[in-house]
Amino acid sequence: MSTMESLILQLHEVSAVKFGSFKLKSGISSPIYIDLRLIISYPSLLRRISQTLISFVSPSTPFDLICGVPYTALPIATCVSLSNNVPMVMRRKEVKDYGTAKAIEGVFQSGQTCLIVEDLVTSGTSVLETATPLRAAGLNVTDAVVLIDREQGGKENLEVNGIKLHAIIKLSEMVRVLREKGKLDEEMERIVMKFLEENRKVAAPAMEKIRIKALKFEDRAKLAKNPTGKRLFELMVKKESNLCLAADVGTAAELLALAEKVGPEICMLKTHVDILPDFTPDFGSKLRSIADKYNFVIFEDRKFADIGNTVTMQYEGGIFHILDWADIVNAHIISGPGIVDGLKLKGLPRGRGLLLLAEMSSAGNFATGDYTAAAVKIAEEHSDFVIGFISVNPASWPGAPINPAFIQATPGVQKVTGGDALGQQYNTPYSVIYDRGSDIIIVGRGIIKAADPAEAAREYRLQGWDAYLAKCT
Ligand code: S5P
Repeated sequence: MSTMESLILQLHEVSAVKFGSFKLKSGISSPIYIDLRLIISYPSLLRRISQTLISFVSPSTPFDLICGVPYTALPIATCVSLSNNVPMVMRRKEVKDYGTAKAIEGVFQSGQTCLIVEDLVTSGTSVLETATPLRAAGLNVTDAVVLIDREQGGKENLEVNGIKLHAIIKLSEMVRVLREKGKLDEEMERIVMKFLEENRKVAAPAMEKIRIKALKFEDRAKLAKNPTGKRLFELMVKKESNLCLAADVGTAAELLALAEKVGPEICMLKTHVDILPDFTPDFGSKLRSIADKYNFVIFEDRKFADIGNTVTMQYEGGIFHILDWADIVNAHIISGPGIVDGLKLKGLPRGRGLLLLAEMSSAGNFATGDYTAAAVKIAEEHSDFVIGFISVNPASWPGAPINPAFIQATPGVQKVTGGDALGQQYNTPYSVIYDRGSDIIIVGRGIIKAADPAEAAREYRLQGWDAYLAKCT
């Protein structure tokens, strides 16, 4: 008899699997009932289950931590932790609103990989409810191991959300083994198989529908590895602003005057220094002194795109000397990870940060799918220098929410949706921050073209910040 068969028989023996007529939580009547809560009464069975579970995850699936889905799988995860010497974390079902208010208990570091342990999967919803806060805390969740798969769409639903399900026992297999061993008659086998067939594919809610409180900027500041990224999170909290002004005005003089006016409202000011006809070498120091006065960071939207060696020169040299005055620059990843190495060489020693263009706001752009995923991968490999992304809909990325150490900044924002005549597309502050999972709204013409730019900036700041607060509650 195979180990699998004997495990199935043992589960049947302790009545963890029963046949008859049972009313399920969902209200439907089922001819089969599985209750794995009672396995804690049989220590040798519990040990056996945990050993089988872990042996099922191939060595090509490395993980640093494990997390059981509360509550039934908690003792199983504990056994796996003890026998394999793997640290465990625990997800709180109810997040305390006092004390440390942590959703995840235990010691871990952002970027570590966590394996989810579950007893029974139906639609996959419970696994997703555990994966979401783990991911929100900065952990990678790519695999889940389960004792029994009811084969009702769980595997597919998890796959869509970037989680591979490793199932030890499939329910149909279990029924077949029990029938073979004479534990149920032909009639019951037929009824159960018919039931399974009819109840296949219970759709799990999409990941974003299971709304989990977003992590606050002050907590994310602690996860940020880059000093500018950390500072940006902190000053956003202090100023209650997640507004970046895209200061695309005609002259340097106008830009500096505008910076003085909107300075109190913004966390970041974005420049296109190459559009200023009156640029002088002291532009940088003038803007810096305004930035220091109002506590915002300067982001030169240079969109570097060349090979590593060239961008080092473009960053540091030329007329603009961007490296001297811009806290943050951005880059396309079209040329590969070498561009990040090049910029990092110059920027990191100065404590500067880099945003990668993972998506773009303009119609018909090519920064989608695998391209976006590649930007995330490069960012993870350079999280000491890359502080986040230019993005449009990060909530829709595979594996979202992604590492919260990264800041998402989104252009194409106005109070009403729409666009311009040259392909720009606009979303509202609320939809960008709340629905699309971004952190910072980048607003240009919505403020610059307003009759009173300072007042418009204030309104955008309040809308952006309210949407952020709504996400955190
Ligand atoms: O995909 C992008 C990336 C950027 S950085 N789409 C964008 O519009 N931007 C920049 O955001 C663009 O260069 C401009 O400075 C700003 C948007 O300005 P607005 O006037 O359309 O709000």
